[in-house]
Parts: sequence; C-alpha cells; structure tokens
Amino acid sequence: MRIDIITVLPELLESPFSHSIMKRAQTKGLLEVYTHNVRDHTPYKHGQVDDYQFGGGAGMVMMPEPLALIIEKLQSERKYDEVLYMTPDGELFEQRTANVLSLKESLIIICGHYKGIDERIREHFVTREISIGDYVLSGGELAAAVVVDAIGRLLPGVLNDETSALMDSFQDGLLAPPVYTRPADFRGWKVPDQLLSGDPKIIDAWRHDQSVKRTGERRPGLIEDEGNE
Ligand code: 6GU
Repeated sequence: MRIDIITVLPELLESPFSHSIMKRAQTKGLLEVYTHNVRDHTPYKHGQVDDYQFGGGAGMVMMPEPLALIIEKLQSERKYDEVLYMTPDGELFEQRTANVLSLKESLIIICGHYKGIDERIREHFVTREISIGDYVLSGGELAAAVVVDAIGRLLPGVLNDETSALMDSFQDGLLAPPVYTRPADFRGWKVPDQLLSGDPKIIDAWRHDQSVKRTGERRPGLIEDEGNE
C-alpha cells in the first residue's frame, strides 16, 4: 500500500513511521509513506499557503491552489483509491474504517491546519473526511499518524503473528482480555489459574468471558451497537 500525506509540517510525521511496526512494514516493502510539504508546491511568494477567510473571523484558511497542485501532480503519476481529509467534522474513525481502508492500494491524506482548508478542495478532490474523535487537535498530522498506524498494522505480513490483529480489541466488537507474563506470582499477585492450565479450551473460554465482562463494564455501547448492524 502507498500513502501520500500532504502537510505543512512534514517534520511532525517523521518519527511516527520510523519505529517498531510501522518501520518494519516499510522495510518489508508492504507500506510506503511519503510526505509532501505544501510550501514546496505553492505558486505564491514567500511560501504562502494560507490566507484570511472571506467573511471575516479569526484564523487562517489553507488556500486551494497549493493543495490542488500537489493533488493533481500525484494523481497524474498514479491512480488513488481515496483522497482523505483529516478534520474534526469528518466521519468517526473506527476499527471498521481501518479495516476497509487497509484493503486499498493507494491513499492521499490531506492534513488541515489553522481553520482548515478551502471548502472547494473538499468538494472537488476529497472523497472521504475522517475525524479521530470528538476533540480538536491543532492540525491533522497527529490524526493522520493514528490512521496510518491503524491501517498499516493490518496489512498482511506486517504483524509477525498473523492472527494477532484478529485478536485486537474491537475486531470482534469486544475489548481485548487482560494479558499476563512471567512471573506467575509477582509479589503475591497471581496470574489466573485458567491461563496456567495449559488447556486451550479453558484458556479460550476464560479470555472470552473476560472480554465480555470488560466490554460490559467499560463500553456497554459496543455490545448494544453490534445488534444494530
Ligand atoms: Cl482529523 N483533525 C483535527 N485537527 N482535529 C481532530 C481530528 C482531526 N480528529 C479529531 N480532532
């Protein structure tokens, strides 16, 4: 999968993809992530990329021309499945969104800044608008990093144990069960007997019970939602 991220702060997107699983995904050639600095594509003087909003009001808006130029350049080089725009008024990003997007070949992700981007870019280029939650970030970069991470780890071959993404919280509509490692007795705090039983049936049953219990206590809505789909 190839992901092209359009941003005014490419530096913010360096570290998130340079470690651990995201690094491995790229080293293995399963994921390519490129960042494009809007300032490198602006036709305006002094690298201008934003301007005052028509109608007045506080905050700058990202101008359409520099964004259109990069998007069109990328689209002339290859076909993209989606052009995403990261924005707090987009659809809520959930595990199922990550699952769907992980099946795409190529994505453009636009990170907004300031008051956002000129509406005409949203109307004419963007195919899907995504929010990572009901709170406001100062730019779309951290949200884009979240989305790329959530998608990237789902690509076949990225995780060592291919089943482990299937066991994640949310993949079956339930939160993940508790996990333990050695020692079996830490300061008198014991690992549940079922996990030490060596019997896969007992272990699976315990994990499922714990998942259901945890989901009921912490996120009852997840269980109710399931019936509605
Ligand atoms: Cl995608 N962008 C910004 N700026 N703030 C957000 C967001 C995105 N999702 C939640 N808050």
